[in-house]
Amino acid sequence: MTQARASATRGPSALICLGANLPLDGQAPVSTLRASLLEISARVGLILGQSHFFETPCFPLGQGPDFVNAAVSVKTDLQPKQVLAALHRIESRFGRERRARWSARTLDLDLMAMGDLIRPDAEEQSRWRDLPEADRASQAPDRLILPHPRMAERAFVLVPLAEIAPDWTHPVTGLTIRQMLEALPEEDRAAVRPLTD
Ligand code: A4P
Ligand code: MG
Repeated sequence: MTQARASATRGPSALICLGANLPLDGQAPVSTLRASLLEISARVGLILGQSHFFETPCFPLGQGPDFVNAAVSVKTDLQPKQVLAALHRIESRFGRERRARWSARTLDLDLMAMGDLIRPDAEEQSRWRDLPEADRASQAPDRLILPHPRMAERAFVLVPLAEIAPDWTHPVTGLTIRQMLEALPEEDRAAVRPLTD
């Protein structure tokens, strides 16, 4: 697949971030991410845009091996909840076990956004987005939140997304992906390095 292709079709598509920092059956995380792309095509829809793969320091820093991260935009006929359910099935297929929040994993697939949809509503989305730092590790939503509440803070999410959807605009904050990325400290952005293999 050609990397860093731009989306060619109009209309809302699902923006999905992929991450992994544990090997699976002796295969490196990047192999798991590559294989999961085939599953995403089969279960979610046509991949319109794909970022490069990036090597990224684990968040929280020092809490595990480096991650490999990437992002895709996918044209889908599924509803948002169906997309998340499909992503969870794919994670399970690739050995994902849900242990502690932010624990090391063979595959994490997060639904970052679907067009300008807000779920469940702007108030709840904002509440999760503004969750105090101290509560973030212990509290996880039990239902779909869109856009993904942590999107604006993470270079490992925004650098890949900026390759495929720089002008996507957050429906609550009004910020584009490019603007969110520019707001991050330079050292965070520089720590996200294209994977050479
Ligand atoms: N959930 C609600 N909304 C969404 C959404 N839009 N996308 C629910 C995905 N999941 C959503 O997720 C926790 C709960 O959020 C689930 O019930 C889900 O239905 P999870 O996948 O079970 O647990 P998690 O992966 O630990 O949580 P989350 O929020 O996906 O974790 P993060 O915050 O993404 O952290 N460091 C680097 N460098 N790269 C990474 O990719 N990833 C994590 C995971 C930590 N550190 C990392 C990376
Ligand atoms: Mg997740």
